Amino acid sequence: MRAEETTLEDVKLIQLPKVMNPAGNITAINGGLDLPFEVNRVYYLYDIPGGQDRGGHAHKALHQLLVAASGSFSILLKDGRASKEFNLKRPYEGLLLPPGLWRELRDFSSGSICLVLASHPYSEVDYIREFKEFKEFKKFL
Ligand code: T46
Repeated sequence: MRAEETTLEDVKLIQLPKVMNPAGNITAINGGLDLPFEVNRVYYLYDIPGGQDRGGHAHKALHQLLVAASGSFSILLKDGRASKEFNLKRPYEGLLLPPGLWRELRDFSSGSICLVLASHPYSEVDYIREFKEFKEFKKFL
């Protein structure tokens, strides 16, 4: 589906496999099995000061899986028509985001880590950083 056409209905909160162990659990994310895209970049947000927000943009082509690898945070998503907030707080839950959605990340708990698996290498050209421009991008919705 084209990024211009994606909606909040295309967002999925998925359960990731969890290998339980008294010595500590493991969650593995297998490309080709757990994800609908090929992973070409992994990055993580950390050392986020209290009260700090992240995001405030949309992507034109990037597919992502967001995981609260530690702690918790909220993600407000907008598709140009509606908005929906998710709270990520379990390292075995992932939020699958197609391109074409505005996101605002906030309420990071102390020491939280936002792990992101992404379909493409970093490219500033892929960003829409103005909400007005985003609304224009989604205008046919
Ligand atoms: C999203 C949230 C969860 C790089 O050099 N390489 C990278 O891979 C990334 C992601 C960023 N950067 C540089 C580019 C910017 O100068 O780091 C700076 C901040 O990047 P950005 O505005 O993307 O940061 P966030 O934390 O607001 O957003 C990022 C993702 O871009 C975004 O899609 O969902 O993390």
